Amino acid sequence: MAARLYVIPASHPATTAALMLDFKGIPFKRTDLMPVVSKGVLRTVGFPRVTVPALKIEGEKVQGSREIARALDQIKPDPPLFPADPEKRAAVEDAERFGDEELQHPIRQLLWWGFKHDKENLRGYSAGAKLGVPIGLAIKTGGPLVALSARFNEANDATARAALAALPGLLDRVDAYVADGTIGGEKPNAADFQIATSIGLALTLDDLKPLIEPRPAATLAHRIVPNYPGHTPPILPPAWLPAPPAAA
Ligand SMILES: N[C@@H](CCC(=O)N[C@@H](CS)C(=O)NCC(=O)O)C(=O)O
Repeated sequence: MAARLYVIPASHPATTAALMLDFKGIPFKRTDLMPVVSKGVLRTVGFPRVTVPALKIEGEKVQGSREIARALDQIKPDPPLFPADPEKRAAVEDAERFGDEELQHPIRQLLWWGFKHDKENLRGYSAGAKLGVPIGLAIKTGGPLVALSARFNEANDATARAALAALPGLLDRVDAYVADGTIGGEKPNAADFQIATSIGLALTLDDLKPLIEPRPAATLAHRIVPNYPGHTPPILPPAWLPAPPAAA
């Protein structure tokens, strides 16, 4: 089965897609793209939209982490990414939608806020990537790309503060999905892969660690996506950070 996955290094939904391909046992080649440049490349190779993950598989083009989950279940039903029971499937789809539409973006905004303030941090997130230029050069000359990406993602002080204010509520939702068994079960499903990567990426920010580590959400991320690449040392203004959860 010929498969090629287009990613931006350390992108959380792209990591979701890669993990799901691994889970299915589908071998794939990976094309690493630089942010912003990715948009032109994806259009050139014929994808309808400009975001990763984008997957070419069996002659088809599938774009978006949720679309990829469904395509993979069609192409190779075993092991399944969604439960067969309709009620359980609806719960997994709800959690997956939450992960995609509500959880992904605030984490992305905090990351880009961090890169905007110190682009040297990009280095760790690009570890092992084949970008076509040495990473040192990409970082040295990457100021305009970082500025553009931060702008595209609306990563500014106001949105970073809003993301931080929303974070405890978002983490409560993740913990609740773990508590009711929608995610965090013995066999991971599409929502596990969708949510764990956002938490894994968030855990690469030292500022966010104390908010996340005590929670079941962190246990999930460590299990599904250990060794998430990248590290952002403390960078956010401490006054913006919500209080860590009270000890149980
Ligand atoms: N919700 C979509 C989001 C895709 C998305 O926004 N991906 C980002 C990377 S995390 C992207 O491709 N950004 C384009 C860029 O940074 O130039 C999914 O899960 O597939």
